[in-house]
Amino acid sequence: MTATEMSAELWNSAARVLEDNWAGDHMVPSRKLYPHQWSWDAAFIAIGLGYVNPSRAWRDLRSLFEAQWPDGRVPHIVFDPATAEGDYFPGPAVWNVPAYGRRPARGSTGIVQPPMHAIAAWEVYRHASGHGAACALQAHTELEWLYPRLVAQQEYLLGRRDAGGAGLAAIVHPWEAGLDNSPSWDPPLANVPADRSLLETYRRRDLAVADAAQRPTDTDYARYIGLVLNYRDGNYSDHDLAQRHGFVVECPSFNSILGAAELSLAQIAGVLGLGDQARRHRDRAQRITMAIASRLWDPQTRTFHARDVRTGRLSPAQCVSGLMPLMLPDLPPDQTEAIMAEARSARFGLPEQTLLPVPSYDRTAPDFDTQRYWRGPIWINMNWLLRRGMLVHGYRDDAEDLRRSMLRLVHGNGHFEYFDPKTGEGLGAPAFGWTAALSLDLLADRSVPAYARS
Ligand code: 2M8
Repeated sequence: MTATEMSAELWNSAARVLEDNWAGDHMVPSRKLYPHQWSWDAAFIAIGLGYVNPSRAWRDLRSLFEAQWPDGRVPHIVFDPATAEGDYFPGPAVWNVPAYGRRPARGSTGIVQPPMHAIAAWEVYRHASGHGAACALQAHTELEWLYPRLVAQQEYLLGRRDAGGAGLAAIVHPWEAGLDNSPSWDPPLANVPADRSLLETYRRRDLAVADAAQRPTDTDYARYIGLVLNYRDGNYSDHDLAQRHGFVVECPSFNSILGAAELSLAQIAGVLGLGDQARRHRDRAQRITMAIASRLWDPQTRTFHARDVRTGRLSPAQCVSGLMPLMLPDLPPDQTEAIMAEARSARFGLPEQTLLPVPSYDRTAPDFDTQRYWRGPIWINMNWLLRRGMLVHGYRDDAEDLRRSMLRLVHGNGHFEYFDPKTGEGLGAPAFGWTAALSLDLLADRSVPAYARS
């Protein structure tokens, strides 16, 4: 098969996944496992929809931001009222979110996910002119609608969630990072009681549709539920988090996205004619970068780690999240070079050595797990962000190798949720939204992000 035929085949299959996962006014990550709208999935998916159906990209982002809370938080799941409670756990009744704004009660969860949406909105806008004048006009109108909401989202995270007081956002649940059972969370989670009787009251649904060997253990799940109940029972308040809540952590991936979002907001403010705001966003991005560089960096391992705000300790695990600060153009050069060295090391092995994209966890760690999600398998969204960082810092050859290895992987194995880091076999949910969407972007877009270092 020629490269052109491969590209056409992959393009068509990816577009089909997005078509099939459209649920009327929003996208689902996968029909099989995730029947509602997820926050950061919507952002990654919008980037792909921007090529095949920009109106749906904007509609999906609107559906998500219509569920934004008055305090600015964007919920990690917006529940589809047409989906039964039993079809996803923990569903609306467990979260029991009160009515807010003009939203009915139980419409969403009360936690967040990484703020990828400004980055996505800017990407969709950037590609809109390729679809003609009407599309470009629509993109401008949508940016006007989204901008104040995106700003409120950042302000919530940088305000109420700055539990460590150093200008970074803290997450209150591993699900907020999106890297759900990453080994980064093991030390902070060890202090959270694992009440397994909760799993008798609340039954897991994921094990009915996915292989248990690829999902979190019952012990971890009991902790996840305990954290949800504690945050819920405190009315989702962020007051005195470090005292009242068992899991309060600064994640390098979450905060890198937070910083990169400020740079996309600067671009958006620029096209909306808000020059002063653009400057403010760039300043904020710089402050977030400096906070990551000083607080989450371990000079011993020469990589970035999650910090437990309650104990002040860095999590020892070397995870793919530690590579994410590469997205930030003002990262000090020594740390930029260290990330590239880490990405090329035996721990992560860029395509040159393995022909595969980077795994989610250190390949050399004794507990590296090729099957269990976020504890080893390859994820396309993390690799897409890493490639973006490489382009930001001018590592064009590495970025190109990574792009090709991602496309080879997905073309050869399908649009799976994640992939075995040794064999490339597809794992988790099939027909998964962000894998398909980002494949479209990788096929179409070889350009450098607008704020890349020259
Ligand atoms: C996974 O997380 C959900 C909980 O939010 C789950 O396991 O049920 C994660 O991979 C997360 O990053 C993703 O957004 C979500 C939907 O794709 O699935």
